[in-house]
Amino acid sequence: MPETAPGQVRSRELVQQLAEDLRWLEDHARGQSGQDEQVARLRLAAALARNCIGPFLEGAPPRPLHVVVVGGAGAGKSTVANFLTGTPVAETNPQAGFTRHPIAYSTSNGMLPWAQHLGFLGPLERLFEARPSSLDEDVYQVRRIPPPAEGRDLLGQAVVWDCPDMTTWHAGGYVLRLVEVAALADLVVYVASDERYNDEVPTQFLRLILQAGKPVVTCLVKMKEAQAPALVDHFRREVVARIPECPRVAACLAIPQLSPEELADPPRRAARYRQPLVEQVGWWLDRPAETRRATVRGAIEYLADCQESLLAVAKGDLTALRTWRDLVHTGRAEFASRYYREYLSAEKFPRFNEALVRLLELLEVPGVGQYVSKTLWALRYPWRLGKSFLAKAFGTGPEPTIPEEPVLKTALAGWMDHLRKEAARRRDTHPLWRHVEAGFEHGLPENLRAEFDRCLREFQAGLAQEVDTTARSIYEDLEKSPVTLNALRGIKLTVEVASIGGAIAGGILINPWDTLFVFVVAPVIQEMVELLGKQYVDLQKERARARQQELFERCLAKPLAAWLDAWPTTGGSTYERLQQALTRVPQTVADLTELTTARLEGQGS
Ligand SMILES: Nc1nc2c(ncn2[C@@H]2O[C@H](COP(=O)(O)OP(=O)(O)OP(=O)(O)O)[C@@H](O)[C@H]2O)c(=O)[nH]1
Ligand SMILES: [Mg+2]
Repeated sequence: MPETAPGQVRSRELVQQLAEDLRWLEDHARGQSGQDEQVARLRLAAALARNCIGPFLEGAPPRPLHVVVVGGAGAGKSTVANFLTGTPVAETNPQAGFTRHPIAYSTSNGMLPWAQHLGFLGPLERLFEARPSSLDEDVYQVRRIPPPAEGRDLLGQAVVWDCPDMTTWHAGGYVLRLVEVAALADLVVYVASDERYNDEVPTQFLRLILQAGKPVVTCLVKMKEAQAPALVDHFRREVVARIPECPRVAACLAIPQLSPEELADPPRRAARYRQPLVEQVGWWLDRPAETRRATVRGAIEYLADCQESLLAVAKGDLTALRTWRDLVHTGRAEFASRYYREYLSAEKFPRFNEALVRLLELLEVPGVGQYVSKTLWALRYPWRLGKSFLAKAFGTGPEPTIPEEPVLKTALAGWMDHLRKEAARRRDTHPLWRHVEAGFEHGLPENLRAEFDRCLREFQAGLAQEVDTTARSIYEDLEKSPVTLNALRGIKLTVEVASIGGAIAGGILINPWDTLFVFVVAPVIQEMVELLGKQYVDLQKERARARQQELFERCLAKPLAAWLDAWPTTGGSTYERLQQALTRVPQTVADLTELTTARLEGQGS
């Protein structure tokens, strides 16, 4: 079923993106010590996307299938490749590690469509001239060879790849060329020699390709013929069976030590050993569509299941980033508490005192009542005089307010200082801290201050409005409600008039000296009213203080912490790219899984 063009474009984009992100993670892992195996795993994942899933989604036919020969150095891979092709064209050599780049053996004529896919074999370039297999470069070659003189010709259905070894994970070496081709494989032939069949790294590699969903035929070589059954049995029990994914090992075969003549002509002189191998491999080649679908399914499942271990390369970075964020937030808490301690807790809110005056003024009766008010005002004169004298004498006037901006700037400098010191202290534990230190040398403080200024303007604008609105609401509420206002005025006036009238009546009826009480009663009532008004205004002040702290958090502390939080992962830094890869890989894998599953199901039905 031909794929629609938009579908192809989409799958190509996804494959490219995944390969790019994994490639970036691979380079990132290469920069860290002890990550060679992880580098190879990341390369395998990218190569599975490029060489296996990509071509499948673009409709590549299942023929030819790719049979890839892998194993430790000098195990006998090139020899087994010659058994498979039936022609001794692969250079064998007693010097272990002779084959240094992948070589494909094919009998097909004309174009090689399977090599035309975008990103095929990633960084390996195709060599067009014949070169020895010992050429140690990131290349591959395709050798066209004649069919075998006798026996089954596998090359009619498959391409056979002879590969470099994987004796170490050393990522700077040629192992990545092998990994690249292993990802392409529809079937892997794993070669191990009688002496080194339980070497650690090749066994780890065997497990990795089984995890990646490849079917594997194992081939033990070079033992004495009589020992072959016992050795194969031991290998099966002690090596293969210990690998959790061992059910994917299709067969364990033996090719004992042969004479140079037999090695020179496997189809005719070593047919009894070539035959079982060819049959095993042929079984997969005879059902190409199923074989290809199985490897594609294995590849996509591997990508989906192993994401955590693939992204583990970023574990150290994520821990460092988390520590940075914790430090930023500790600094934020101190920034906020300093603001409260050194400024907000001592703030007097003078604007509220003006509101109190206004409130008290409102309670004075206007119109005809003004005469009464003025009389009362005059009666309170001696009291006011005494009060202002006492205020001057004991210094109870309004305290000056501390300027806010310097406090904030000092608190911000403290925050930065804390971060700078912590980064210096951790310098040798992770490159992130050197990145932060370098930031403090160039740009970070200036940019943070610019961000602070921006936030401060917003904060101050919000604050002016907030304080003003709250202060105004103290008297505006009363102004807007004439009924309540008049009621309060009436109560105050009635109490005043009644008390003063009482005092005067007392003076007339009882004792003339009682009249003097009016000079006491009038201010006492006024004091009581002022006290009540002040209590109300103080309550509003505390509310305003809480709202100011909240505004400070919203406009200053929070955005500055967010800015610092994100700083290492912005500005085109390594950590920005890392973050991008870490968020994008799971999504891309999910999208690719969806496309691949749909296509597999479409083909399977
Ligand atoms: N006599 C004898 N020599 C063998 C046999 N199998 C492999 N050899 C020799 O073992 C050596 C290594 O074999 P290769 O096939 O080159 O091994 P390889 O795994 O390709 O090695 P590298 O490419 O170097 O990693 C060569 O000299 C082979 O001729 C065998 O059955 N009999
Ligand atoms: Mg070789």
